[in-house]
Amino acid sequence: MALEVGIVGLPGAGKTTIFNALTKAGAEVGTYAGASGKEHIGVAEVADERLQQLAVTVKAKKVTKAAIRVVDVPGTGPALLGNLRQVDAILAVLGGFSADADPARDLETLELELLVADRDHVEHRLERMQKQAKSGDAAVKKEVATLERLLAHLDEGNNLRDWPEPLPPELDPLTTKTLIPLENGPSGIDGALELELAELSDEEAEEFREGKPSALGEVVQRLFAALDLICFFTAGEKETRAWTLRRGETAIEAAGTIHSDIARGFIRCEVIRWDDLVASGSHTEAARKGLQRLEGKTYVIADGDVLNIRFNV
Ligand SMILES: Nc1nc2c(ncn2[C@@H]2O[C@H](COP(=O)(O)OP(=O)(O)OP(=O)(O)O)[C@@H](O)[C@H]2O)c(=O)[nH]1
Ligand SMILES: [Mg+2]
Repeated sequence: MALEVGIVGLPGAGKTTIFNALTKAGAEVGTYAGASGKEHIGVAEVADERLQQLAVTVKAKKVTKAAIRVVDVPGTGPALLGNLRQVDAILAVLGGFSADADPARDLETLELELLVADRDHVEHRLERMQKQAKSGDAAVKKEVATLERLLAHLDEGNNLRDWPEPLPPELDPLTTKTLIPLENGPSGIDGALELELAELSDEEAEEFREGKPSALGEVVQRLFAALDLICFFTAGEKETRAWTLRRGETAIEAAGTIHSDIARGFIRCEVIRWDDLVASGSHTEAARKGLQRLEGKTYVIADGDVLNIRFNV
């Protein structure tokens, strides 16, 4: 499953502008859509120089970058923020382009809104579990007791991050997710400028930037660092493709990222370092030089590994 990030921000902070710059989706901005607006979903591609080199090496007909799903939620409020419970990370867009901008204050406000949404969510789940507990299920009763203490903990002014015990597994809180603050304006990521650049070709935009990283590149970098992500590749003639994985994940999890059937039928996987493959010129030559290893399900994937997973269906 692709990595997913949600964008939050106060009204008019530039969420949709940043969303468009990341995904080139061309959603309508500046409508102050607020809570009545539509949720936007798009895909941001992860630029990776290694991918292109691999594609040339294996003469790939199709090249597919790793992708990050991006969700732009219109406005705040518990119900809307609730749409973000499944995302891997949250981008907090802070308006920094107007004369009275105060990104630090906006970040505090946003964090408070996320906390209020979580408190609401805990309370609703508690009510639901209390009804279910009447059937006498021991696990449900235990969760009710935990949720009661958790709600008291929050109402004392604490947050979920300082809760000392494991949280109920299906709670999916917002405030324990990785939060990446992103100032939208000349001193941060300039959304208005990025949007203009997004309409140019890659080469033209590159020229315009004079070597400075693109907003997308910077956001992706911060995301990779915050979530401790790595890239691995599949390099075939039909398609050469980059994928993301969390550091420490194994071959079976890499297989699952590609397709659940491949994970289910996993037999073993051939691994070559991307630069070994590029230097060798082909899979065959890399194998001949002894640069290809055979690994099992528990092999921990390294950043830059090229995988060929053998599986049966
Ligand atoms: N000057 C300047 N204007 C910006 C920038 N980013 C956004 N704007 C303008 O601010 C207005 C709001 O931008 P949006 O991207 O729609 O903001 P939003 O957070 O999605 O707004 P809502 O969804 O309505 O809450 C638009 O008129 C944008 O053109 C920026 O970096 N600089
Ligand atoms: Mg918007």
